[in-house]
Amino acid sequence: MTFDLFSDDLEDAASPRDKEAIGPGASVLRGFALPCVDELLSGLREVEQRAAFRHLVTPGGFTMSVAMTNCGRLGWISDRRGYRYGEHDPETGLPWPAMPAAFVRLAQASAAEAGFGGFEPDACLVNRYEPGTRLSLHQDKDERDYGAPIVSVSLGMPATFLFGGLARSDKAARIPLVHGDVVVWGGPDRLRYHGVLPLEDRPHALLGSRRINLTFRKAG
Ligand code: MD6
Ligand code: FE
Repeated sequence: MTFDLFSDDLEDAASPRDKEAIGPGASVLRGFALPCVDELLSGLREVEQRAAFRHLVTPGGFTMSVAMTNCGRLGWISDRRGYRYGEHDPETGLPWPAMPAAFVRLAQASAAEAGFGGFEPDACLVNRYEPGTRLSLHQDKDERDYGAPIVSVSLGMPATFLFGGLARSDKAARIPLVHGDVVVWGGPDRLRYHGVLPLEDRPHALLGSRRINLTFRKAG
């Protein structure tokens, strides 16, 4: 029999079981959001009341199947003029709602757990997926500098996340994501192509036939 003095410490400190490396600067933190789901959902309700979900139009004139809203100083929008970040909700003319404290705490803790200490997100894009909704392969590249990671929190229905390479044609890994999982990508992986396969209808106990994704960025 082997005796490992440090086995408990290893499990407590890094939880290696629950952190899956999907690249040199990218990890899936399984269930990392579960302890704060109630706070996240009440924060979401507040955000939704001030800035309703809407379907944006791409510069090419297509309506996106994912419904979106934002919180934080900067919000991401798309319209016929292009993709950009702005301080105001174009629907209301008001500043985007503040990021709920639970959102900020989770984003910072997730980034730190994945090796990116000092993350200061100023933008949280909130995406709502329904059965059949997909997100085609894209890079997140409208942010001013790529030094900060992207932190992406999954709630509600499961989804298959596509994590490709730095070129659109690179083969993408298929990563199943469930309620409470957090994906962090930064450093050498910051500009990797990624997307979401069309959602199947597998209703979730708390959110029904919806998937909510919170994507935190340092945009400005
Ligand atoms: C996800 N979402 O839903 C990953 N990026 O798991 C994204 O990568 C994303 O939902 C840009 C805009 C909206 C998104
Ligand atoms: Fe993205």
